[in-house]
Amino acid sequence: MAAGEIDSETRPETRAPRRVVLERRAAADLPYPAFLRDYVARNRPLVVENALPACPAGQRWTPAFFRERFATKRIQVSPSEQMTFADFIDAVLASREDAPGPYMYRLFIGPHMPELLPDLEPLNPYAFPRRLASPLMPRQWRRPDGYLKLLIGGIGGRFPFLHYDLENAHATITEIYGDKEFILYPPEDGAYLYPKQEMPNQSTIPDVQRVDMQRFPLYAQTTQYYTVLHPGDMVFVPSRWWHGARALSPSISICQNVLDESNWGGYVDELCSRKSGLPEAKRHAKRAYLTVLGGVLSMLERWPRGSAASGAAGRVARLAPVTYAEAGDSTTWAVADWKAR
Ligand SMILES: O=C(O)CCC(=O)C(=O)O
Repeated sequence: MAAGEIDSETRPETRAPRRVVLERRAAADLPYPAFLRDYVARNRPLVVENALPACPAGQRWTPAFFRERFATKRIQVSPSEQMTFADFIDAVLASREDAPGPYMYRLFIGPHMPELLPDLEPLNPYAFPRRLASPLMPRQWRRPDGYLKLLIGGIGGRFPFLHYDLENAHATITEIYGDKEFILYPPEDGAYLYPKQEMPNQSTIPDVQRVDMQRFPLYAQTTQYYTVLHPGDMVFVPSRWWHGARALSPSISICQNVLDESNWGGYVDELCSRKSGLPEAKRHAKRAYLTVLGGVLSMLERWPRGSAASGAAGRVARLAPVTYAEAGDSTTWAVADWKAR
């Protein structure tokens, strides 16, 4: 079925959401500037096929690789559960649709497994974190890897809650091994997804595969964008788009956040909101600072290509992918591990 078509088979009666097949484009037909212009700037999702360049991760990241190389390493699989990699991979391989195993969804590679970083070079250019990597970003907000995370799960394992990312971030999820079902809902469907009071970026609907329509009747009014990610595919999840994932086979992927002019305003709003807990004067000062910084970055990003100063502007704003090694010591990149992103 073509992108954008409604899959009527999945809507036998009106109490099911409308389902739309997510658009796909081959990387070879989607130059990076066109991706920025037609998708990032327009907050429009898509799958970029073959986004992952030929890199060691694509060749050797398999469940067996992680089981052998990191067997005794203890990892935090969920907020309440630690396991060795060997036990975790065994549970992933034993996972079944009717008895899903664990799904690891918050392992930040830079601070916890920096030895994996060279496997991801050359970088996927579409996942480049842009302003998060800019040397002009103050240190506490700078994150040259875009909060790079490793996600691993087995058949039926899924990201534990439907959510959108905090700090108004765009996200990219690149499939490296296996297949994963991915669903998205546009920001305006938030009202039909029953957000948690204390965490409004997370839905209270426990499982969108089996929605209790008595309890969540408004869910029928959503539009679900659906795709299956295969190795090399990258889904672009624009800011405030709700999303969730479920492994169809043992699956290994990475997730990265992107910040640029398109989502800067919401980023500043969130960082400077009352909920930040900062005193009023500090919030205003922070907003003023970030607003000026956003203006400077926009100017550098728009600098006409080919002009004498464009190379320098690009270097200062760091508009092009950098290697992780170039970006500095990854173990020091600040991160609150269990902060929902
Ligand atoms: O692929 C997935 O499991 C979803 C990842 C995700 O949404 C996230 O880490 O925020």
